[in-house]
Amino acid sequence: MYSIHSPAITLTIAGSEATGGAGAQADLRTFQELGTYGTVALTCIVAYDPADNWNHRLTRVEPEVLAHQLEAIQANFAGQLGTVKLGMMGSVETIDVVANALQAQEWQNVVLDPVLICKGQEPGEAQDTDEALKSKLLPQATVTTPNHFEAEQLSGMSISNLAELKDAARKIHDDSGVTVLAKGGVRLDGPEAVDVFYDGTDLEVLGATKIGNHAVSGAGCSLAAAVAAELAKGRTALEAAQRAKEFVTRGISQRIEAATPYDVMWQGGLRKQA
Ligand code: PXL
Repeated sequence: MYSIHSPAITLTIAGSEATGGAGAQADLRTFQELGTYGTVALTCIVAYDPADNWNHRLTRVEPEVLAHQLEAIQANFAGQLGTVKLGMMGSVETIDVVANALQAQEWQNVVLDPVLICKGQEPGEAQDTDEALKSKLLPQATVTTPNHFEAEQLSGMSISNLAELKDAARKIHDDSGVTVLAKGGVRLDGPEAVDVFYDGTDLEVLGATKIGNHAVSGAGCSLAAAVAAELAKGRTALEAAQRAKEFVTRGISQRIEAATPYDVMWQGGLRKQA
């Protein structure tokens, strides 16, 4: 009745981005592509406004409703669920619910994508949410995947080259104890999109030739979800980071055009051509 090789169970606690490019939709697609069984607890719903420059319209899911989703998932997969990816939270109350759910069981892997702002949002809009993320979720994470802006915020340093990205990764690790995959993406000059991995011992630079000079929607969510999936399958953090980078690079090279100001990555980029 049951398969001996049943897939690893992975959970994303994230927001819905209705067009499907980012958030829970990108996470679930990533989990599926990488062979894990994906579940989702929704924190908020984002609907871009095409009549207002694609600005984010954000509806928060009631904290109690999020708590119920987590209760169902954690009870259903008790003893099997060891990996969670944390995406957009949207409010301090949401972060409190998530912090409690993290404490309610043992985890092997807690991958925190510290979503401070989304493309198109104003930085610093939600200072209290950012602070709660730092104080309540980061200490419970095993891996975090800040982008350029988030790495600056978490480290308190400004980052304009690879050496500074390395320093920031070290600082974030030293402050939190968490393994860091800091993403330079297209924000740093040079022909390569470089990310820095640091786990307190190994510092590795992961590079891939840039594909265009514009950030692509869903890349950050998919990278963190891919790290989570690979960890759930038993890879080391460095292997997971390398595989996730490949997954995203291939996905960006097969990006999907859309009416939004940015294209969106395709999570099927590693598939062999039919
Ligand atoms: O890319 C960050 C992100 C994460 N989660 C949700 C989003 C966005 C950006 O739009 O909408 C739900």
